[in-house]
Amino acid sequence: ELHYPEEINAAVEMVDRHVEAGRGDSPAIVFEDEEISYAELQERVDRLANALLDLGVEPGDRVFVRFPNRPEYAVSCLATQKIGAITVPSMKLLRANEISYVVEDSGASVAIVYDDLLDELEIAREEHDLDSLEEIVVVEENDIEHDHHSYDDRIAAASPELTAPTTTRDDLVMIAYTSGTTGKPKGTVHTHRQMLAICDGYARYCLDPNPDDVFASNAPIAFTFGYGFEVAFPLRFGATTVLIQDPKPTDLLAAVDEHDVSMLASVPTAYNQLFAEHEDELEAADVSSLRRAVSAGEPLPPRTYEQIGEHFGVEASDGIGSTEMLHIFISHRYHDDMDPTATGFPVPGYEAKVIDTDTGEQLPRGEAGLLVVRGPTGVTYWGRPEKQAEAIYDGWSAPGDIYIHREDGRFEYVSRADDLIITGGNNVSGPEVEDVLLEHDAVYQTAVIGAPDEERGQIVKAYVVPEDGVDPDDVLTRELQDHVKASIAPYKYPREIEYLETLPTTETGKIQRSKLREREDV
Ligand code: 3SK
Repeated sequence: ELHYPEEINAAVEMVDRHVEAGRGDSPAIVFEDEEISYAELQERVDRLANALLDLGVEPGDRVFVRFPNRPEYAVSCLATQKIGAITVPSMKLLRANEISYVVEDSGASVAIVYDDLLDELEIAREEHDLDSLEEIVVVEENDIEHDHHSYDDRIAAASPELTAPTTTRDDLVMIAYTSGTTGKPKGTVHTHRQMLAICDGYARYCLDPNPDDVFASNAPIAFTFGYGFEVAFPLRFGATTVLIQDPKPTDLLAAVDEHDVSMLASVPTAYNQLFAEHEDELEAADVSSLRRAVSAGEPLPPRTYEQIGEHFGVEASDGIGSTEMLHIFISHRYHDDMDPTATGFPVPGYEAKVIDTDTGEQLPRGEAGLLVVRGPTGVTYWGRPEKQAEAIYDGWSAPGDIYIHREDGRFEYVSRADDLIITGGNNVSGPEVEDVLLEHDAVYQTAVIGAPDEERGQIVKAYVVPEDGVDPDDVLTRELQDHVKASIAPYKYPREIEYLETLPTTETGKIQRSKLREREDV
């Protein structure tokens, strides 16, 4: 179990501690051609913290932050947290309606925004009153006119000497909104203790980081997966984070080559895009600095696991996390025998079990059921007690996934609870069928769902994006169906296959199977 003193502050532990320990000159953030040392980062954080105090921000106030992946994003989160206020990160692609919802639901009083992303916030203010929002601070980069506070002016005018209010381990540090693959986003709350616990649990035991490590990821910092890899983990361990604004998968590869990235984190879709479309760049890049290549956000298909090994020379580390749980809670530890057929073991500090949803009883090893977990983080929603009650079973959090707890102790993914297909009385895991389809040369991407069917209740239906140059027709459909029948139990084969040019995804790279299910309902 992880113990933290009553009075503690996550931002202080991630920045000031390294300066106090004489590592102020070490690089904390690399962005374009700028390198920001820990001492410089501390000064920027303290100046912005003073600027926020001058604007009237008090402990417990919510500060809405809206940026692409840039240093000011990290500085804004850390400054907010250092004075006991609560960061409310916004995904870049949120539109005015969603912004209104998040600002109103969180009651944010201040917003810190990148100028290029200001327009949707302005529309939100015109269309809805956003009564709580008193001040807007703008990072000016693109000559966009506005009548708010200038980030640079405020920082320049603020003192670099900060006297911060005391914070305790159970004070809130962040309200992260779920990306809303279904329904309205929900605010998930996280404390200083929990922010440190994801570093001292998952990162320490599954990544084994040290100050020489260099982290990079293309996940948005607004997604807690990205916040962990691009802010919390590198800074907690005195390492370096390479931030890339609007990163494409090839930018990630270039960062590995140029900055000797050792800790890479991405989602399967981005890895797949790199392997499918950028062979020449892959061949030319020096990736020998890599120690870990983490994949999360979606289950890791076996083909992607193999390609990560082939191209990067490291074994991929799969993990399951959620915004509710703040970060990854099941994965292999770095010294475990990686088994690509399973996600791994509970991260040290967590317990996990598989239950029968009707009885709440723990199921025997080998049987599929609802995964529930307990540990230093758990599901707590901001102002949504009814949603929270649905996600908690007898004190255990249910992230909403179907898993098998195997005899070897590993947890094997079956599907999202919503993605389990029941066809003619048989349970079929959509992702299992997807993995088999992906083995076929003609398939670039696929999502398998249950489509309504009078006779069987549901049928297995595959949406397939074919590889470049493949012209889908009935012959291909039969070939794919036969391929599935030959690999897994024949009742799992997709009775229907529809070809699309792209699959709908969220900003965090998750395939929106709910959008595909909606198509079936009309
Ligand atoms: O998969 C996710 O949704 C996730 C969310 C937060 C942190 C980590 C992960 C993998």
